[in-house]
Amino acid sequence: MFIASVLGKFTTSRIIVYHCFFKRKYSNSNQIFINGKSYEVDSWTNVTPKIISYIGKNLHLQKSHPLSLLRERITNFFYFHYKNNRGNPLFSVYDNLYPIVTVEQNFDNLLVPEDHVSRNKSDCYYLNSKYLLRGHSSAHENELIQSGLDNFLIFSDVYRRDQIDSSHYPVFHQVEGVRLFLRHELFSLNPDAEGSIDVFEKGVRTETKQEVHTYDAARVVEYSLKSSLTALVRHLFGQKVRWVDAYFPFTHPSFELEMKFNGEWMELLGCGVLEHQTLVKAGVEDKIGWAFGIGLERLAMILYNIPDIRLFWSTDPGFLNQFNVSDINTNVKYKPISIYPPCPNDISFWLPGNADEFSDNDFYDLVRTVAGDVVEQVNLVDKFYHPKKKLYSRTYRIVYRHMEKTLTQEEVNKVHRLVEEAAERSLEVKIR
Ligand code: FA5
Ligand code: MG
Repeated sequence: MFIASVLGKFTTSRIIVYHCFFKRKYSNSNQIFINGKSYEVDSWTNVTPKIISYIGKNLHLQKSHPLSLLRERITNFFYFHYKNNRGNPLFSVYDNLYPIVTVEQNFDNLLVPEDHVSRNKSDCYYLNSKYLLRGHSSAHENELIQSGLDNFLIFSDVYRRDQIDSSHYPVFHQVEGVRLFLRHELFSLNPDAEGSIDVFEKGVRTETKQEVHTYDAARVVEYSLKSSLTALVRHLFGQKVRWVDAYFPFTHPSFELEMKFNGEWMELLGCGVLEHQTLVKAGVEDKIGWAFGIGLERLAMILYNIPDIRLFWSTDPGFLNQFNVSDINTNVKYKPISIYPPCPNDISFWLPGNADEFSDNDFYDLVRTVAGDVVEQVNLVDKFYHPKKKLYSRTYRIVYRHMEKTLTQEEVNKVHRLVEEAAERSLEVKIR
């Protein structure tokens, strides 16, 4: 069965099976073909045909799609609030950059250490050891800064192997914003201070600044960043937010912004003052600036009251027609067509070997590929070691719930059995 071959990617023999699938469908010899370009398959290849099928869907460009409405609203906010001295928009917008990037673009240019977990095969979709589907829109910062841009927005689809629940999906969308300042631009509101305040120094790194930046410059950039983002969120929602300290290899200091959704704080975005070294890598030595990356689905879920991230992929007119509005600023409140009951089913198995060779994300990917969007959540509910059998056990609870109809237990059983079979075949586990 092809599902098993698509997902089998751990031993050499299974890599061959995996190659065979691509051979039949996407490739000849050991190549994957995407949009007329070929990529050599190697031991890093872990992208699945299901994930490849999302390339080019560009929900953020589809007329009347909630993500597209949000793109227009965010763009308008930046066009209106930030103008150059001729009265033209300061920010330029890129919304159709190609999603296949190099390891250099996604990580190296952003100073992500060689051994950082975000580079792992268990976290990304690799075409091979050189290319992957971008894991964040920050992958394009370097090339755009290098091309001479100081103020830009990037809207893009991004791909990540991640947990499964109502606010995580392996393909989602981000908007990235970057703003760079020369010294006179940074202190332009206070021309008297311009002579006496510096941007750069040879100092020490503290919690609030980098070694190359002065305290004053770092504070002004942090203030500019936070006030831009709070103004945007206030413009869209007028709701309470909170700032949390964060870490990203390419910004310092770094922050996350959270907002209440269904009574819980939900992370909306990551941001920070760009590490000077990322600018130097892009050929810019005399500027300081900020960057942010917002999850568009998360923003849209709060804005339009969309309860589940899978709905963005719905082609049901019952969903899409609700966003077919003549004014993009209309505050649509999504009305669920109906609420259908969840069907939780557990799956328990023995692992084939050592527990640390098994990645939860491999199992999540398998469930996604086999069962698709009828899966609402997968949670690890139990794990233990059996000393007599010398085996490790895992139990996951898979919550099945259709977005548009009630699932019968019989239908769920069928899909659940497929998941069990695929897990045995391609993850080499033994169902208990
Ligand atoms: C990043 O991706 C950074 N590139 C953001 C950034 C840009 C930081 C520029 C500094 C400067 P993070 O992994 O936290 O960070 O993702 C950013 C946002 O994307 C999250 O806050 C969340 O809103 C959204 N997001 C992350 N993972 C998922 C997912 N699986 N499904 C849906 N949305 C997600
Ligand atoms: Mg985050």
